[in-house]
Amino acid sequence: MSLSVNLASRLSEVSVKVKATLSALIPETMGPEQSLVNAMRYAVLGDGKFLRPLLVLESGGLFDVDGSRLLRVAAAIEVVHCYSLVHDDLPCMDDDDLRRGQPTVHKKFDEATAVLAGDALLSLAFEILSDAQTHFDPNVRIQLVSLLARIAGAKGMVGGQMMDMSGFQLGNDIAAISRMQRLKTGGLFGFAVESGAILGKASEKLHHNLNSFAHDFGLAFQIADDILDVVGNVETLGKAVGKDQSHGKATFVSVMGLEGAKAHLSYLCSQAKEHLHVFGARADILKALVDSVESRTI
Ligand code: GRG
Repeated sequence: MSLSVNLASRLSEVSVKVKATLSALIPETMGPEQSLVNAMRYAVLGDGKFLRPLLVLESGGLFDVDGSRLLRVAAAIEVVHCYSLVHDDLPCMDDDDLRRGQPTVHKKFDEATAVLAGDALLSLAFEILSDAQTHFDPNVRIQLVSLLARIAGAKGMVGGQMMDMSGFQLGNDIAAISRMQRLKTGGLFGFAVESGAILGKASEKLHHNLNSFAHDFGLAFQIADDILDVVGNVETLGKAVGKDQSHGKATFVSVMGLEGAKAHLSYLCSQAKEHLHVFGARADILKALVDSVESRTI
């Protein structure tokens, strides 16, 4: 099954706009830091899917938030996502040569440059969010900065990565695997959706709906990724497959079996869409995104 026409065109529109924003935020330079900047641009301007930026723009769109503000937040989250990919691909972590169908940053440049480019991207995210162009109200800016700091740090993405890397014994405990994945990958999806609600000063009830949506969507995305690691191929995914099994990692598929994981994915996707019901047709792109995760066409 292919992506719905509306979702595909929205994603391509988002990718053009976010790439232009990122390119302006990381301008080319001839100075001594040229190769660092080239590596940062290489990391963020490749053929990613721009799912997290899409979530920011769609979530903010539910509250009629100004598009230029949303684009800055979308750029901030994308640079954090790309930093995590650059560091995750390093030899000391997942040791991958291919990302988005292209050589990983440490292969294209070198390891030191890849480490530094990742570091600089993370700092850039906070620079973007704390700038008054992102929002005139400093309270809104501090909420965004503090939320991103929390989900990116030791109690979020880095903590989840540590659990994953250290062979932390997850066993067959689905709750433990879900928690690790929520920390490692779910947090950024949560931030993406929540940031639209923060910028839009959403009511507590709508915040709650969006948080619940992000929770189910994030887990569904991870389960779909686990399934693709088993049934996908390197040509269509642009990255290595079969790594989870060869590393003996506990995943939703290894614990629930392929059919069990598909059934759980389907359950989470229907719950995710249920949380969006309150927004009616305004959330149609978000619902289409959930469908494409369920059919693993994204
Ligand atoms: C190294 C601090 C640090 C953290 C790493 C998020 C993470 C933690 C590593 C990413 C590695 C990975 C494969 C995570 C699973 C989630 C996933 C499939 C991420 C890729 O996201 P996509 O598909 O990527 O949105 P694109 O390339 O489309 O942007």
